[in-house]
Amino acid sequence: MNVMTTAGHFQVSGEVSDIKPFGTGIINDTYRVDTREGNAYLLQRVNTEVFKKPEEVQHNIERVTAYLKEQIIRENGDPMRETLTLIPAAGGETWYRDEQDRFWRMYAFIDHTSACGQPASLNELYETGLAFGRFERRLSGFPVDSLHETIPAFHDTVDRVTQFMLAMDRDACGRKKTVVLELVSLMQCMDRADLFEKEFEAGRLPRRVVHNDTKTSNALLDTVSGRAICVCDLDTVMPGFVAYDFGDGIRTGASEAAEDEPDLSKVALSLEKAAAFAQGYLEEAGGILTENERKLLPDGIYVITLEQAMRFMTDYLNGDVYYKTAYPEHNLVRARNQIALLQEIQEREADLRLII
Ligand code: GN1
Ligand code: MG
Repeated sequence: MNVMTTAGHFQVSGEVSDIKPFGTGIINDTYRVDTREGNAYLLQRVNTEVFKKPEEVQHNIERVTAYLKEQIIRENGDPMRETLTLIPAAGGETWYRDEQDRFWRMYAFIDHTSACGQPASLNELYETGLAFGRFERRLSGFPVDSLHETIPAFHDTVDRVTQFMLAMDRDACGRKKTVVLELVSLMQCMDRADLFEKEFEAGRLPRRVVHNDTKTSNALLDTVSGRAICVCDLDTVMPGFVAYDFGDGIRTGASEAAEDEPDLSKVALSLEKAAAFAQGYLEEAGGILTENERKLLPDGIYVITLEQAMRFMTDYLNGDVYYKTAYPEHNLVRARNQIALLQEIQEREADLRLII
């Protein structure tokens, strides 16, 4: 089954004329689909090794986008541009399973938007902060416990530590001996790994509907005005902690290097970019946060970066079974990069607390 035929199983308007790989995701496969009549769509193959119950992912996205559209209309916004629109398959479901049991879905393409890459301007960071903050604010009335957990324990950092320790013990590919220094560095950063789970258990922190994958490339800005339009990649919208969304925006947007940059001398945290993201985020989401949530935002930058460093290292030790990799040491390069960023965050933490 080729991708062209797959596109034909969705209710596209017009005749498909072109399909090309699209985007930078490292879990799903994404294609841009164009029709002769000038309509554009995004076709995605959902990675069912990662999302074991993809129908549940779709149910979450159907409900969240419907809810967002109501909020957007109430705010006199454009419901076709300010959130994603799923395109149904021929049978009416929002997905299609092909004969090889691969799971597909389609969205309308939002024209004249692009995601902010690296290095980004302060205004792009500000707009990206607005986009993610607005997303959380608009979903603050959504019944949080009614969502499926699309990946169990996704941002349970304590569980991520356990998985990392297990990967070290198993040492499935004999790689441990080559990364001893990196493992030692990581072990020295673990002190705060359980901060958010502890605060939650003590009843001091709510779980809200959050995005859970707020890399800056998941916020779409208008290519002409530069204004925040929409948040994409809704696969992991689930109950979670706002500080992780906040932190992941800064981890990806305020680092001067991409997360897989091998030259560690380029890995630096820009306080200006962090402040610009924080300003946008707080302008939108500030009003829904409790005092303790707000106080813990800077810790979110540290803990989510620690979690990401552990996840890349875990995958490297396990033999690259989770993330897509472009070359054999890719996960190790990513892990080293995130360890360097973590050290940067640690050094600049007092300043980060001041500006947030
Ligand atoms: C994955 O596929 P993508 O790029 O949207 C991952 C995120 C990581 C990110 C790191 C479901 O996201 O959690 O932060 O890579 N998504 C999943 O680049 O694991
Ligand atoms: Mg994602």
